[in-house]
Amino acid sequence: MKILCLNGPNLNRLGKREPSIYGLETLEDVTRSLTKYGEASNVVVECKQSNHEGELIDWLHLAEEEQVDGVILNPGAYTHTSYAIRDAISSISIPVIEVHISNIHSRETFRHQSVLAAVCQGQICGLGTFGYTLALETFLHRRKGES
Ligand code: CA2
Repeated sequence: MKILCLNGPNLNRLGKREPSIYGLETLEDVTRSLTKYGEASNVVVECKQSNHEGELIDWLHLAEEEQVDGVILNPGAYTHTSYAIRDAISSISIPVIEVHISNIHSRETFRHQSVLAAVCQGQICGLGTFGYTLALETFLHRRKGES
């Protein structure tokens, strides 16, 4: 099983600023723990981060070609604005789980709406970086259901 974890703009700043919102873990910490969690379950987890919309879109397309089984996506602020990422998710047949570290519904009004949620399998938000593990756990749970 292959899972891709994509992080969008500014998430490379995780653990460096705004710890009251995003916690103290860095993106490298998140990557390390997801990779380790995957290894223990015989799952390859590849983690990538980009500050560029087009690059995130290219990686979603590539995931389809590479027969990735699931995508964990924290689109950053593109969550609230990017119809292009929405179309990219719709254009692939891989299940995508949207993850947010913070509770977007308890923050500024512009964060309350996700233009991506409707084309994702589900959304996890407000549970800190543990949300990434929960998304991975969801894919593992589904795999078990298949066998
Ligand atoms: O809660 C989340 O995971 C978000 O996707 C994070 C985005 C934000 O625009 C979304 O509304 C919710 C922002 C990521 C910025 O990350 C930072 C990390 C540390 C310091 C500053 C920004």
